[in-house]
Amino acid sequence: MLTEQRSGAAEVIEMRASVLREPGLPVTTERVLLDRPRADEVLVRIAAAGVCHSDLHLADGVLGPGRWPIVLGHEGAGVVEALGDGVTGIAVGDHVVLSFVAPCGSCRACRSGRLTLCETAGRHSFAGTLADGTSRLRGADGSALQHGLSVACFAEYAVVPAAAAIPISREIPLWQAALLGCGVVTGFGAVSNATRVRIGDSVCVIGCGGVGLQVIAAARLAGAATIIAVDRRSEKLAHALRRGATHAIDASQLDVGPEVRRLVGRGVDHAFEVVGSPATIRAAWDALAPGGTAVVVGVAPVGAEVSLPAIEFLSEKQIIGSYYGSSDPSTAIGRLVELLGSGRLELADVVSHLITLDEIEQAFERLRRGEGGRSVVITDAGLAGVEAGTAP
Ligand code: CXF
Ligand code: ZN
Repeated sequence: MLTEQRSGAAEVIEMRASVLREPGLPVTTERVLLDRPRADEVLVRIAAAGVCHSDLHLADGVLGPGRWPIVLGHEGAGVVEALGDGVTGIAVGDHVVLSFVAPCGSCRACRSGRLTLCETAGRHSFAGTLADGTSRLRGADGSALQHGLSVACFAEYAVVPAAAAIPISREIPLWQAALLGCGVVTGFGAVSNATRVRIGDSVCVIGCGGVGLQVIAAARLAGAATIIAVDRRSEKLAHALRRGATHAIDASQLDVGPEVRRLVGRGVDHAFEVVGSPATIRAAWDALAPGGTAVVVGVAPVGAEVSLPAIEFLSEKQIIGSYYGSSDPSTAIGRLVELLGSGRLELADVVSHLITLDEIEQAFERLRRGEGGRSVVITDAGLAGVEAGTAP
């Protein structure tokens, strides 16, 4: 529900949003005030938002201090409701996917083509502000709230940088499009940009959750001959096999390195770590063939450290990080929209729960237990395109 308070030129939107007041406390739905978009910003009516493991990391306080109080949510889609001054190339009524990196285009990282590493976007995302360093969000008592990763889409509305709202075809259901904004672009980019999976390559994917399943889909589309899925939960392995994995390793029973070598001799060409723990990062390294590349996609808590047998650098093994797909987010999301529209990318099956804003804490509990697939918050079922028979 939207109520606008107008007093002279000032306009404030009053809406419901999911707020983390402090790590350790459950997130709660609050009435929150949202200022209208300023220059180069847009107001988006949120239709759907995926619950990502990084939201849980923020809620658990493991991504560093000072990141609260905050409106969480960074994997969203919706419809443009209003434009700030100077916004071009996007119109009221456009359906959009939200990107949590809106590259500034002028910092050193942007100028060298490393757009996901944009220094300006990174600073604001960490601080929970928009591109001018301020917040449009306030609690009912008037005190400022942070914008989760500069997006804050666990809410009925969001104000985001115009460059973070990527227009998409109206044909794509928004409850699926939302997933493009984090899990899908992250997983597909790791496969095609961070490393480069080629036809006939062998791949190991450690962690078959929201992002891991996208890594598997991308590796399959890239023509990998062998895709080994690794997880501790049998239902996740079964899902991975349905999405294109050729082999499965139950890491609760078996040691990943030796088991991968039992399946593919020398080890794999590419190992993707999609959990975010020292043990699984080490397992990705151990799965590699000489000359192979381990890509760390998972987000580890601040302070976690990894140790590797350094002698193995002699065999030209590499280990690299990947953030948000390691390319231009808006171009990448545009291409993924095409793939989704053509039916070559399936997303309905990775969503296990459609929930309300009031059910995010239960979704966090499922993530903590490693249960289920993506939970997607639906704030407007009609807009989100949720129809009987197509959604879980
Ligand atoms: C995260 C990675 C850690 C910082 C916030 C964004 N990526 C996706 O969820
Ligand atoms: Zn995420």
